[in-house]
Amino acid sequence: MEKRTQIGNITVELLLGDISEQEVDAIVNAANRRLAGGGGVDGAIHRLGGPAIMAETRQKYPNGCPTGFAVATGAGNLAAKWVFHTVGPRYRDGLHGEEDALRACYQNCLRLAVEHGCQSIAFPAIATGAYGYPIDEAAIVALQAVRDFQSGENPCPQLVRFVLFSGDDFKVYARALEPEPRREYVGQAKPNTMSVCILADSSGSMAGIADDMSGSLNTLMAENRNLDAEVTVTYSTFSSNYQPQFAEKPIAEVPEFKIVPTNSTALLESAYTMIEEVDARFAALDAYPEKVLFVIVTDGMENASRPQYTRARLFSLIERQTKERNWVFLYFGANQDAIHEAASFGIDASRSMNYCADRHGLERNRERLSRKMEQVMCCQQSALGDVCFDDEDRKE
Ligand code: AR6
Repeated sequence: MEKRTQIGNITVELLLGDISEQEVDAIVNAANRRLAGGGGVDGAIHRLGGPAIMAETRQKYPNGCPTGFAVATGAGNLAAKWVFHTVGPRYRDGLHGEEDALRACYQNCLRLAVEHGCQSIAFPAIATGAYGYPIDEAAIVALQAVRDFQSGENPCPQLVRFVLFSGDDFKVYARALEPEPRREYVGQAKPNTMSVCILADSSGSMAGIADDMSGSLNTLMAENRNLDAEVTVTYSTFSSNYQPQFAEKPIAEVPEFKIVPTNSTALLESAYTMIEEVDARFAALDAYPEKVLFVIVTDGMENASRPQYTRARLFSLIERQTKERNWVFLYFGANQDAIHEAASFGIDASRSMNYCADRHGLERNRERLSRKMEQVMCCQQSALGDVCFDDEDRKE
């Protein structure tokens, strides 16, 4: 079983096989923090490679290697020239930094490949065996790491091979390699129209500010009723799950916004679902809104999405909508580093805002949103990419 595709300048191959037998410049070992050897990939590499690899590892890295990092040794009797030993995260529930650590494994190995002048590198599905990382999520992280690496203008190995140990794992990677399917739109953009999509947190942490939040959204609608354009509004909330409230209502007819705080924060899943829903709706219209302003407001950290809704997946989707559809995403986050959080799923720092979760903070958000609605509506389609929070918006 084999599959090959091109990601930028890199040829990406999927292969059913044994990592230790690969004839490439570098193979990656799924090691542990002590670099002490073990089963699975680690066992296969040391068995076939002979004792020289462990001897060099002990001598050069007596303190082992932290999770997410990678170190290089020679490859003993293997066909490869180098072994990069990286330490994947032990998977607990996906909420303990596992994704960041796994991404770092791939990034650090790709960096080592560049440093060692490797033209080709083979990866196993790091962390998906003894460490229990779900393979479908791991596949997305692995492939996204390659995409990110090559788009960062790094010099790159020409060939990145993923060596999978079972037909099922191969199929999962093959599916993940397909791009997020791009929907074809059947209609045309209707001039002078804008869709405002609002996804608001209604998790338990909103309890103290829910009324102020819904009040500020109601005021926002009232004060923008007379924009010189056809404006429609779609509103969804989220807590432990995604809750659509209303869709594509003309701004003069929107029902009252309500927020009933409860439970946890399934941000990634809800954002993904709402974007897909809106995109699918527009794809089927004869005349779809020319401009889309997509606003996410939250005051808590992601803690409840189902595992298939990874940051990497949301990142790809938001990137696609931003680049290909010109949607403007804005992110408002309280009680967190909103800039860092939004960047992790594809919303640029210039479009994310920390706010204070109190009445004044929400009032400021309303003013900011009002300005952005007007700006999006007034600017040329080709200038939508420049819409961002300016100095005036950044004032407390
Ligand atoms: N070639 C390719 N893939 C393989 C091979 C092989 N020879 N053997 C297993 N896999 P694992 P981890 C697949 O457990 O989860 C070790 O004891 C396997 O099916 O090797 O990062 C280390 O010393 C799975 O999909 O690595 C650590 O203590 C994937 O490779 C710990 O396991 C990774 O499985 C690391 O656990």
